Amino acid sequence: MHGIQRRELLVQGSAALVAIAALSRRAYAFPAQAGEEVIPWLDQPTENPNPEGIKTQLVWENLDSWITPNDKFFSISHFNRPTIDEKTWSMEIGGLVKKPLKLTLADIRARPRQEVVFTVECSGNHGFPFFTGGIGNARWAGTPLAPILKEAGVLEKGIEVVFWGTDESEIPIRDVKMKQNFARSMSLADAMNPDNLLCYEMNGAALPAANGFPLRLIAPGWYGIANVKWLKRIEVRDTRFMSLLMARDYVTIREEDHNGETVWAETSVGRSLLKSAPAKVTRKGSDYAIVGAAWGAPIDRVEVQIDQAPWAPATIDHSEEAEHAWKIWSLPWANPSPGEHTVTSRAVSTTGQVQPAMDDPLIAKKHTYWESNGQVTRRIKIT
Ligand SMILES: Nc1nc2c(c(=O)[nH]1)N[C@H]1C(S)=C(S)[C@@H](COP(=O)(O)O)O[C@H]1N2
Ligand SMILES: [Mo]
Repeated sequence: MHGIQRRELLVQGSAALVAIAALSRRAYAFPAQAGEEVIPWLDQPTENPNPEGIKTQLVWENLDSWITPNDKFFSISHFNRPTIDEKTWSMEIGGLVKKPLKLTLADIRARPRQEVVFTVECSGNHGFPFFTGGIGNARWAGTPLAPILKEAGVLEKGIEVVFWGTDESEIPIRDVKMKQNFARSMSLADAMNPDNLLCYEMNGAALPAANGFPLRLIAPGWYGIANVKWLKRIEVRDTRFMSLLMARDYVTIREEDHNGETVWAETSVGRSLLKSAPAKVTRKGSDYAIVGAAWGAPIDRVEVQIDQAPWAPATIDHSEEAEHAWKIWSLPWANPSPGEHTVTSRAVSTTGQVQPAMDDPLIAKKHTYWESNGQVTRRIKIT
């Protein structure tokens, strides 16, 4: 569509160009147009208390492209941030397999290449006042994981695949302290998903150190935590894996009502959840617009509420889309009155799920900050 319109514009000349540009102004949210100004939100994230662990958060007002450039992409490190020499690096595939493998980066690069555009969000994003930019969208390239597991030959009793990072820490349990590498697991069935990549490239460049150089797992449809960076070993096991980041941390604790009785539920963070957020309010002359993103589940539509007004449908930008990538949406804001306003968005999935309000028991009765997919409200002052 976009391409055809552009070609028609060239044929029809500059008068049509001006008219169509005005019409399509909000159908294509990016890039910012000449003379367009962004009005900063009144509510801003508080100072990051952990600048080593959480780096380069997305500044929502600056969102101006579908793909997040590598130098603007957030990164998370729970333990240390290893610097790995690709010449000495290799990765093992072991445990309950017929033929353990040891692969160098050259071995992996020589295998079939596959790409995916995938929006990675940390499940803690929006869980703290200082952490609202733990999200980014990149084109990841690598080789599919499933054929490598097949080649290694998973034994009959293998049910779980553990991904180990090179980074490590001393993990305390009661009075024991043990040295452990970062590790996350998936069921064998989940690991065999043909979308999963052993990824060595991000937006056409070698994976940056912060994002897992030389190799990371990319698991489209999963929260950030599943996408293990700085990989060093993949191991098949015959029992569920209950590591720190599977069963003790990255656990959502929620009070649930079961027929009038309160039950405390604990679940491990895994697949991403339906979510959206307003990114920015733009002004060009007297034209105001709200632009935002929606992700986490197949998106049917996005609605926006200004102050207490009825929810209004936003327009989804179809010019750049992919199954596992955020959708960019926008909505003109006609004649906003001077003064303070709130802007809230909610995504609706193709199965009719609605992103929960902050007072929905799913969010209000959640006692941990993971999976904070409640509706995001921003405040703004129009002058
Ligand atoms: N080895 C390793 N992998 C990791 C982490 C980590 O600390 N160590 N952090 C995880 C978390 S919590 C997130 S949100 C994503 C973030 O990916 P990014 O740092 O490339 O943005 O990486 C995941 N993979
Ligand atoms: Mo995360």
